[in-house]
Amino acid sequence: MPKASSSNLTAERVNRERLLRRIEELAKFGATGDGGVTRLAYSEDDIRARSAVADWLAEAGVQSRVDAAGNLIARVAGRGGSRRTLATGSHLDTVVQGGRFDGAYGVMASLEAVIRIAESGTPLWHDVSLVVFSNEEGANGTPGMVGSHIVSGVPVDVDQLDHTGVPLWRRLADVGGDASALDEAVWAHDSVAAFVEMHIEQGPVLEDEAADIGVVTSITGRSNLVVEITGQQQHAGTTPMTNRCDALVVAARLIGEVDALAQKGAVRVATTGRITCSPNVWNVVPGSVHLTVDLRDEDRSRITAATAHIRRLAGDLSATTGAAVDVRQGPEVPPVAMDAELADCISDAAGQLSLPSLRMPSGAGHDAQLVARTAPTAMIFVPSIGGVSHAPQENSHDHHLTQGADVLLRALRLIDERLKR
Ligand code: HGY
Ligand code: MN
Ligand code: MN
Repeated sequence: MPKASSSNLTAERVNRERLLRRIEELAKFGATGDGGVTRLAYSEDDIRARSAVADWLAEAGVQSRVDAAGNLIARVAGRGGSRRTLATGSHLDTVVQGGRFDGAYGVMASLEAVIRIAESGTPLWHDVSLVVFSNEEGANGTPGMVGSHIVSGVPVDVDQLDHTGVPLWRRLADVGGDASALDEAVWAHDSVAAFVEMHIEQGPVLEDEAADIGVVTSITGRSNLVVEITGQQQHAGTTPMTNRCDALVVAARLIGEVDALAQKGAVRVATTGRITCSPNVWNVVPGSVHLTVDLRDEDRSRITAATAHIRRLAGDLSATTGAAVDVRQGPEVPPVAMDAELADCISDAAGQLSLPSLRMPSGAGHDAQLVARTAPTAMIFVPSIGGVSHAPQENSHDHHLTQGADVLLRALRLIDERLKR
């Protein structure tokens, strides 16, 4: 690979063929056959995908390690001897029946940028690290963003059991982590000069605005509620309608009210994404229902108000139906602003590459919103076709994927120069 002299760094690009080829290779781990991927955190497919990334790094002469939080981390030395590093990365795990690009694209673009820097012969002034965060999506009912919570010093309950009855500390061990040494994974204050996460937008804005690059201004706040409804299991044929306490009917009323809350604008979005009904049999009046509510907004006070409204509603439903309606606070992550100076570097990088860019908030949650607690943080988006994500149809155009990686590579160099000290 020719050495990139500082004069022709403006011509520096990622290896586009290698990037696109590796995105497709990565998608084989957990492929669902319909173009999508189910690669749950800590699963065999997740482990194989992480191993592939480690192998690709090793091919480029870059060694990697797994920290106590289960994050895969690689580092390429800079020329300045700085104790601070630039970091870039995302996650490899997906939701159930997810897509090939959520998280994975960011990891592959970051991998490609770090390898290009390593093979260019023109190292950054800072060291540059690739970070593959563990369990961003919250597999099997675990809280999401586990790896980024831990590096940013936010406690995680490793003794909690997931939906399969396995404690989180066991899952961390499965990927090489060590729940007894989590403090070793916490990033020391000021050890990371900047973190940049590359991600598909997962929404329609860039496509609607004909912009190739999104420069993220903020990341949404998010609160998950867990609702348990207990009614009375009874025979579907012999129990009069006046004698019922049907848990699923109570759930239906709650779900309708949660949707109405967002429809009337009390909170940006509200979603009942998970519901289980017991005994879930055609001729039995449901005795109990478990469901989750996902609330999001850029304004934390609106999430708080919506949560209070749902708790009041639960009380009213309980009083009028006789069912027990228990609302428990699940994982929550506050909204966060991205670093303005880093955002300017990203806009400059897009401009130098003659790519139209747009400043925009993120409606999805990301590891970056935890990392922002411990280091200046920024995000770059590329368009999602039709705005579809968290579905097998998730897709992005090749030129957007490769252009985005070029912007990341250029932005890392601009940030490196801007933050030298
Ligand atoms: O839910 C989210 O926004 C992210 O995909 N974990
Ligand atoms: Mn996701
Ligand atoms: Mn993601």
